Amino acid sequence: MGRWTNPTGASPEVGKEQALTTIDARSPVPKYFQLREILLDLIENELTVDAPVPSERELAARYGLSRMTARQAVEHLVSEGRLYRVQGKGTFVARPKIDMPLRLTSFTEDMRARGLTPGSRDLGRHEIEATVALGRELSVEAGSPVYVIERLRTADGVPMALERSHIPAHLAPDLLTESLVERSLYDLLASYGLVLDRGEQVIEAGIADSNDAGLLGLAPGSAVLLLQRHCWAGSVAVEYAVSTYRADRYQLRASLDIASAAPGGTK
Ligand code: 16G
Repeated sequence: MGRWTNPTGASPEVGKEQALTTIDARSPVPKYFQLREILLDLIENELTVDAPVPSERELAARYGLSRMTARQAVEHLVSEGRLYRVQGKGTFVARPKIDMPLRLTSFTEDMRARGLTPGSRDLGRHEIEATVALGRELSVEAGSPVYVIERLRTADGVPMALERSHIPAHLAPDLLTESLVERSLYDLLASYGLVLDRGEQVIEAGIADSNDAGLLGLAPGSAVLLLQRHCWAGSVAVEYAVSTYRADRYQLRASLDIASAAPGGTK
């Protein structure tokens, strides 16, 4: 039986941390935060994606809290992307976020590694003349032809990201005539002998404009992650990509090393 239906009946398992199931009024931990922990346990262990969570009124009654405290806990989880609200319907469990890959991987490869089916919708592809700024990004002269490939990337049919790739035209002359709906851009580049072996990526927080929000299936003004990626094959700059990723579907995870002592520093 679930902890929500029988909160005190959770039998502790050996070696497993026992979940918090009641609010401790004497704890220095704020009550809304304790309720957040209870709800997180429910989200992670009991409920499936898109399942409704109890209403704030039910939560308040069940845990002996004020409606305001229950709302604060739920709002926290909504802003963390763990729950989502549907106007007039209630609050539901959100799909867990995906760790943004911090390796030089293609979207196709990354989605497949997660057991998801990658997809692409062609939003447009054309040739432009590099501006001074774009030329700098791709190490080509201003005025050089550059291909722009804009795609909506999907995972199991769900929009995940918008990617706008810029590639110097002379590196892959027939690129614009190739279909990228089923095919990976990086695979295609490899067929031109452009095997990417180095990349640099900048990630910033942003707000989706109405066009991008519409394509990504987000409300205008939703939070997104803005990425700029430079990729090289040896010493050749191959791709400059400007991408918009859904912040409700991606999170960043980094492993942290101990900072090494400064040279000549004291121990
Ligand atoms: C990644 C890249 C993108 C590249 C794409 C190729 C970012 C943050 N990442 O998503 O630059 O164009 O992979 O994917 O933009 P594909 O080989 O599956 O077409």
